[in-house]
Amino acid sequence: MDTPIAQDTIAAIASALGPGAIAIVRVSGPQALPLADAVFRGSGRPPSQRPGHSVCSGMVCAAHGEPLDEVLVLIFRAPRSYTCEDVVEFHCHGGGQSARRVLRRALAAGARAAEPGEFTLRAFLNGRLDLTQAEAVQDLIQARSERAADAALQQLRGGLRQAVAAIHEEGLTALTPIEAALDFPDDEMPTPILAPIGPALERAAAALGRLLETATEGRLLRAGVRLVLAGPANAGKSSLFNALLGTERAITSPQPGTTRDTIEAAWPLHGIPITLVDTAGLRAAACAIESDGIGRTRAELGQADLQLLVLDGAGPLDDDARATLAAPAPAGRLIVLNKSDLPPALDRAALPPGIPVIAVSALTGQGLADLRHRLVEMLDADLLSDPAPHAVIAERHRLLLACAQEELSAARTLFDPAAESGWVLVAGHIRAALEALGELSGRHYQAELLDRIFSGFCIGK
Ligand SMILES: Nc1nc2c(ncn2[C@@H]2O[C@H](COP(=O)(O)OP(=O)(O)OP(=O)(O)O)[C@@H](O)[C@H]2O)c(=O)[nH]1
Ligand SMILES: [Mg+2]
Repeated sequence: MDTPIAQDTIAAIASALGPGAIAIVRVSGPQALPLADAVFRGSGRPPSQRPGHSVCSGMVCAAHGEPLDEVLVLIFRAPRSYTCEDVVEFHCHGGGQSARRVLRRALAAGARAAEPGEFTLRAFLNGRLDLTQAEAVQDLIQARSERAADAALQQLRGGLRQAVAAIHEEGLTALTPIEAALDFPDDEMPTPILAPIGPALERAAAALGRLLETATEGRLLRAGVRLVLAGPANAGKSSLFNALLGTERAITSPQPGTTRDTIEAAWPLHGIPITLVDTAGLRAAACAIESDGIGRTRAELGQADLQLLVLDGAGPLDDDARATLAAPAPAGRLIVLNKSDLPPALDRAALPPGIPVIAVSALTGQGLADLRHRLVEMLDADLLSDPAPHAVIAERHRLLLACAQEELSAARTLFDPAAESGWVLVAGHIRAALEALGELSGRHYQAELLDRIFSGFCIGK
């Protein structure tokens, strides 16, 4: 992907291919309107003579006039479009074939096939979106829960952009008087001019802290959590899996060794996208297939963020249960004593200390609400409250904000209005913080960074 942007006209199918009512072919660039005139036949004025934000209907035709699809054409004129360029969207019949024909026609008429994310890249390069907003487009498309979608939308609407711009402003407020003082080293700087520096650095640090606090939430909302149910055979893992999902997804039976393959399902909990994984019971395998299944359980545990270690609370702590407790496991672990509808027989004192224990019945649903609550608590206590939708930072943002925080903290420590000798260092730290913020918002960028961000996008976005 070349930057700065080439002045060519790009085209791509912007909707998912497959059955659906409508498919969209999007064209953006200086030749978008003449191209629409060349490929489209409708009544009234040609697209290039119509105003922005207008719609017309007609046919996309091949060069020799044969109709390819009946379409609606949406016209957007620069700069009032997604990319800030002239944009034409052909709304074709869904299902893929029509859109492919219209795209081929647009390419034959002179457009270039767009690269992944190239429309959004243009929106960024043309200044309509900053980098955090461009990233939010992808977050929104990939959102796996309501809460993730809310956070992405807030980011797209400028939630992070504004917060970062405000910190940048505070940095400049602190830097400007110091730079003035450095430019005129012989002049004694009057105290009122230096007075805003300390408070501006304090405010910037506090605002940085608030953004950094959203890092865990950001990670949970974007990446989701792998929650693996594992434990001895017949403890009721599959029953619990079904009870949590509210559907009979996995086979359960009184026979130990029922589950062989791992089974996973999406289970949004408190707006956090969770992948719930049911696994084969851990015991001395009765056959090669079961042994294969147990190998898969171990592999799952290696990738898990959290483990629900399911034990039969109505039975004694047998060797399989002891082996499960001793096996390698993720840091986040919760022991679930299942079958609490039956008289308890498991000696809780024999369980290893430090792992929270909760009694449930997958059969009656007893304790399940408590289990959900404990899980959310384990994921992040802050997520328990249901705050207004807000943008949350991603790992790229966290690294840059942490760098800015470190630089500003060094500037605060070193800043002494009476000791002019340290001001060069203070200014250097503030500038480094501003640079990190500039990289975050895309004020400064390198082509590789843009490639890394936009190559993960879909084509047509
Ligand atoms: N009374 C009672 N029985 C349960 C409960 N949960 C599961 N069971 C029974 O325990 C047996 C085993 O349940 P599964 O859910 O298949 O157990 P599992 O841990 O998935 O077993 P494997 O896949 O073989 O490792 C079945 O007969 C279930 O009906 C419960 O909470 N109470
Ligand atoms: Mg099972």
